[in-house]
Amino acid sequence: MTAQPDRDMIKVSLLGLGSMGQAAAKLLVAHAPLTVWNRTGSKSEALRRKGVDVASSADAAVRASPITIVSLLDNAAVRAVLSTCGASLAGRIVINLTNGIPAEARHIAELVTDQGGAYLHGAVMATPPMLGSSGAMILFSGSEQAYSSASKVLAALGNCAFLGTDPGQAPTLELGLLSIMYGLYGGFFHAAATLEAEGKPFDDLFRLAGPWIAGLAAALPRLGDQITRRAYDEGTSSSLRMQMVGMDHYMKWSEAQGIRGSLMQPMRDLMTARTEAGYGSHGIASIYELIRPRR
Ligand code: FVH
Repeated sequence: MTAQPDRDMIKVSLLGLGSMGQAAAKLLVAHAPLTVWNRTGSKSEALRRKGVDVASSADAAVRASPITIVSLLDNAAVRAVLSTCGASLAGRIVINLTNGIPAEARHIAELVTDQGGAYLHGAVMATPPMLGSSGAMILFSGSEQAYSSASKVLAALGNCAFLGTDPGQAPTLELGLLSIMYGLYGGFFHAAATLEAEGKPFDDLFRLAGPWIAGLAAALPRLGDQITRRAYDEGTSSSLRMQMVGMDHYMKWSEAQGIRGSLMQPMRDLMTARTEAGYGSHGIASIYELIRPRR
């Protein structure tokens, strides 16, 4: 008989069986005795048939294990669900993998710690099918002790990293990384429309996009440094004015092809405005001045 010490030691509960919760449950069940709860009970049935414990309420699920992982649609749902658990949270670790803004994570951390529990926020930078692979990056912040106690279980979900004790740190990075993702997707869709307009297949685009993106990623620390020091004209060999002229030609051509410019137009507007304000000799990072937070 094979010894399974971890299965005896760490019980885990999971609240939420949407796409992400289902993917997490499949992985967790191999690493820990698992209890699940979902608002719509029918989503628990397949897991029940596989021998997973199904709790009748979120509170019962929290009481079943020292560690509870939460994956719900949004943090309003998390707050509502955890509020029903009250004193059951005492002495337990709550790990919230739900997407949201930093203030919400801090607020839920308070809700949990006020009841005597420990809170860890997780930002899942992966789709459900990626979960459990080395490409699934999961960023955590909040209770360091909770992270260290749960690290074996969390490792089943992906490549984990602890960022610090502010519960808002992981969601801050999540928002930032997601904005890079949507910017990238937007650029890719405009690129696809460009190729279609010329009747070209996408193969070359797919082949060249990877190395191109890697090269651009390598330039980000330099742009970040310019932003940090507000020094947009240092070491710039590609002036904003030059790039604005190129962008202008591209967008006029795109429009003439019937391509909707909505994804690229905001960049064009910022490049034009900044150039017209007299900063054409700066690099592209200069447009940051037009969007940075002003309080
Ligand atoms: N799926 C993805 O690609 C991304 C990957 C990165 C992380 N995100 C975030 O993960 C959270 C869950 O996402 P999901 O894909 O599992 O979402 P759904 O499939 O829509 O499932 C939502 C679950 O939330 C439950 N729920 C919603 N509202 C409530 C509520 N008021 N009270 C209790 N539970 C609620 C819902 O329950 P039900 O509809 O089945 O009853 C599902 O279990 C999310 O933050 C992503 O941004 C996913």
